[in-house]
Amino acid sequence: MKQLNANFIISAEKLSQCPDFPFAEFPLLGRSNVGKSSFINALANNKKIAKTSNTPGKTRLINFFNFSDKFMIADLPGYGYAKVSREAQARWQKYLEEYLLNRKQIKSLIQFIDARHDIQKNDFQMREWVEAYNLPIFTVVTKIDYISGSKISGVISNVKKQFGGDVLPFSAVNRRYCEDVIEYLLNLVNN
Ligand SMILES: Nc1nc2c(ncn2[C@@H]2O[C@H](COP(=O)(O)OP(=O)(O)O)[C@@H](O)[C@H]2O)c(=O)[nH]1
Ligand SMILES: [Mg+2]
Repeated sequence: MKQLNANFIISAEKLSQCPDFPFAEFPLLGRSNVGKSSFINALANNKKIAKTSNTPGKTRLINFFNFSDKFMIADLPGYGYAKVSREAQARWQKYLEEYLLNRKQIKSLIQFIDARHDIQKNDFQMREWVEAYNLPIFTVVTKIDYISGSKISGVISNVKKQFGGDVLPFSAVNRRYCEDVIEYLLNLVNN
């Protein structure tokens, strides 16, 4: 199994604070609690590298992780968590758009969907925004460990039907999906 070494680099609030690394970058998009930080920990095989929780924090920062100088993963705050002031939310929205639209290193966005639930309205809204700007994106359907084996391919094709593009199954508690995801990412990096 291919194992990459991952290091936390820095937290940035906006584009001008993003680290000056040349590596291909993959920002993670998804609702709070969908499993973005767990995805990073699973790929890194290190449960402590990215903070996971059931109670999302209020800080709106982009957290950068370097995977063996091959690519960077940028953990973004989840959408759908509105316990901050309207003003703070508007400011973060502006910073996030500035980052997603201007960061040269971005290779592809990764949107996260919870295998147990229907795709939500804010997931579709995020997707429409991404497609309006023609940004490259693929989907990870995570928490797939909750789905019985015979139903997994149906869940994946259902997401594919609604979103299009590539759709990969994932589970942070089952290492067998990590290898495929790492291979998929390295393939994007090298093309
Ligand atoms: N069973 C299972 N639980 C998961 C998985 N990924 C994340 N979780 C749990 O879901 C919760 C939220 O995960 P987290 O990574 O913090 O989500 P984030 O807000 O998107 O970063 C935590 O309690 C995780 O342990 C998964 O693949 N399978
Ligand atoms: Mg998180």
